[in-house]
Amino acid sequence: MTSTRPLKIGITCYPSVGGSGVLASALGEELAKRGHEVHFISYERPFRLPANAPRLHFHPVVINDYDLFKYPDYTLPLSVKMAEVSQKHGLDLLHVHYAVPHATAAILARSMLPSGNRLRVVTTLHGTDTTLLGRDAGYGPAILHALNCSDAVTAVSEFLKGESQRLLAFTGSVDVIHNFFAPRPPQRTREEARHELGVGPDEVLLFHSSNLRPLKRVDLVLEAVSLLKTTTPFKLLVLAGGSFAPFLEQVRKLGLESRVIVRENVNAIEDPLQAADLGVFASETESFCLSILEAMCFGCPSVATRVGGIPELVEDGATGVLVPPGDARALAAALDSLIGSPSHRLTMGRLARLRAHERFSTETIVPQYEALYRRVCSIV
Ligand code: GMT
Repeated sequence: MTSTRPLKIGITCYPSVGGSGVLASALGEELAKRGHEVHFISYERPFRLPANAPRLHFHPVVINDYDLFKYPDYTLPLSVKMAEVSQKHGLDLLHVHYAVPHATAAILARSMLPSGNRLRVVTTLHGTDTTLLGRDAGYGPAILHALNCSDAVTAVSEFLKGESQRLLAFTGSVDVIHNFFAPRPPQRTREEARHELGVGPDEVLLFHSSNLRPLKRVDLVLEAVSLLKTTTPFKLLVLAGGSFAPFLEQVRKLGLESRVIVRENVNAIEDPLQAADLGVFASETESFCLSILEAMCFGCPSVATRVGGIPELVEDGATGVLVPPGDARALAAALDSLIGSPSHRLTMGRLARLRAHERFSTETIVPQYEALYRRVCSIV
């Protein structure tokens, strides 16, 4: 029998600042808007998830602190909650974002259900779950097992698909579904947002947004900014998904105190994004780089390292500029060139926004997940 009934979907992700959690929250929100019933299961409510939206539910995983454990365990209480929610609400599938430990917990949850259950598991690989943990002998075999037991595996870029097959020796099929971004309406005008940041009308606002982990090479971003030769006034806005304190000494040494504006753990990123002119990203590796896409949606092109899945997002020379990794001078030269050519920058920004809309919008990407769900659940 065929039907197009709405699905009942459990989603698990990391709820704190980070691309995989942002993506999972946006996906859940969109699925609920499309009539599906969505149940988030995590240790905290994902930070961008709206409260009181129809068909959108949150189930917290409670973790008790036992003296006998040197390291607290999350996987088991998560799997118990997944099984409980799946059974109580009759879920069709669990969609887990970031394999560790979510995919393992989902497989365990499914095996706890009474025999004959039809719960499906979809695992989306986001990045370091493959590129970092996949190489770790203490994690790799467990990740591979969870992927082999999943009903479908997706990766957020062709690059990540290839790395998952290579590093994990995963021979099953991987669907590539790129990330998307659905900006909310900004609360302020561009002028108001720039005023709030202390950026003058004639200044170019460079922009970096990340969780500041070492592989983001924020040190290189700062070094590149210190090497700029432009005479155009500029500032660098850092939207930090973590404490910026470890970088303050470098900012002081490079004499950038008056140039660098930092905002930590910003929830509504649309306002600062409106204010930005040019992104700068120096990551060593990146399966996709959602931050670049977020900037593209606001007509802000980026200079970024040519690594991982970034070339699938940014067409070098058309919707941004790509430079070799680890090279602050190359970053600085590309920034100087675009700072000095506002018309080129604006054209690039327009094309970037268009590409974001055509290739990485809600309308393009969410139906790909819906089709995948229906395929694994055998519902057309
Ligand atoms: O894998 C990580 O390092 C964390 C993860 C996250 O939760 O932010 O980032 C990854 O997933 C994002 C969303 O799909 C991608 O935009 C990031 O490129 C990716 N990070 C890396 O590959 C380093």
